[in-house]
Amino acid sequence: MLEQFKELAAAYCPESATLSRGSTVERRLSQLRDVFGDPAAVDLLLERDDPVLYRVMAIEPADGPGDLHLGLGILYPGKVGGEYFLTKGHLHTTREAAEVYIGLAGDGVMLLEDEAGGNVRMEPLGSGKLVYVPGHTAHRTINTGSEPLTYFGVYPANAGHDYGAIAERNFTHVVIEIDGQPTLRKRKDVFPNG
Ligand code: PAN
Ligand code: ZN
Repeated sequence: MLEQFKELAAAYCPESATLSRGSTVERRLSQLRDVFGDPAAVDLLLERDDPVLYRVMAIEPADGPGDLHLGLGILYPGKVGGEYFLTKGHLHTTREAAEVYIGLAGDGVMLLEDEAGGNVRMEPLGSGKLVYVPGHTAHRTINTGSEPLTYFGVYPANAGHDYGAIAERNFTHVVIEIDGQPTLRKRKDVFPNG
């Protein structure tokens, strides 16, 4: 972990919010078509372009017990079908694994929803903001601003990502702009067919 952290610290460029080495995962709009409440609006946009919505850069840990994983996320600004650009969202495969998000730049929120869907909340994530994601909590990042939203995510290296549960039922709530403010609403009230 110490070696990994040293590598990460050396590779991190705060000006561009990138790592000069390590792995990168890139997600495009077409890969999130069914995550948005209005897939028809996504299809319309896709006729012109398939933009990258976000990237996650990481230097992989040794994966031993007690190690931490550090990922650097960059989520671009934009909207489709009334929703802000967002990440797929997931639960950790090891359900009890928690995570800390450290906001570096931009403006956004995190949508947190416990596994049963009963406790839903939206927490600000942006420059200088910290968000604690407890275990058993699905989490999604949303860019509500006009600049890229960048953040570190720190979590146990053995947490794993379970996208399946979210792909099946999605989050029960969405964040949309009302009177210029990011606002939490029940999905079925905003997208009765979504
Ligand atoms: C983050 C996420 C990152 C991308 O590093 O992986 O924000 O979101 P998705 O993984 O949902 O596409 C994290 O929470 N890791 O556990
Ligand atoms: Zn996570």
